[in-house]
Amino acid sequence: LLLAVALSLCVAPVAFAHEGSHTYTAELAALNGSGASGTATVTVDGNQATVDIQSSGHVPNAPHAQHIHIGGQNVCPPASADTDGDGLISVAEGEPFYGGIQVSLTTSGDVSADSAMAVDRFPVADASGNVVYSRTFTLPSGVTADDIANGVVVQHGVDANGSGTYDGPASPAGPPVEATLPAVCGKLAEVTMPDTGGVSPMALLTGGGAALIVLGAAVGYLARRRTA
Ligand SMILES: [Cu+2]
Repeated sequence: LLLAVALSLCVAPVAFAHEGSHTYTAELAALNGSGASGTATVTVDGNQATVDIQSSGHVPNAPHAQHIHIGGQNVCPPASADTDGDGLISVAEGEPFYGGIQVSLTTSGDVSADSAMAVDRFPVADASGNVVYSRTFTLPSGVTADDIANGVVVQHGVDANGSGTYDGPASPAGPPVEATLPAVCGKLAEVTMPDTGGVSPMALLTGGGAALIVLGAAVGYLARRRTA
């Protein structure tokens, strides 16, 4: 019975253990008529980040560069971002809105801005155009957990001319412009859950209530034993 009391009192400390962890999600919506969509979840604890992305409708069998952009207005670009009027929002036209590349969501190795177009280390969409990504990594130096709270997740790669693959004019970085065009974009927003946002009053009440119930049962049991 004393063990049960001790265990029930442990409810509150368990909540404390998650105090430093923050979870953010983004609904990824299509840009540039890609027809793609998805969701991204980012959990940050100190300088450790775990990123999960599931998206669909992408150019099949093609790599999709993906980043956390931070800066600008920390939002996804509106249609009016297409300042040159070519009908497409280029990486540069989007930058005043979603900011620069701060984290490259690669499948292995470096995750800094240096890997912005490391095409051989980005996820490749399957034959149906699905991209599934999951990785835990150390945030690049200079990027803090607070920065991630302002982050915008962008996946790139659009078959703008409908040829079935990336082709056409080359971008300054080397790959075709199509490989760099933003395909989906989503602003990260914090998920508030009782077990990740510190200790809520309800958690304390629940823990304390459970302890009182167990204590009451213990007292009752001892009283009955004494009577017997
Ligand atoms: Cu990007």
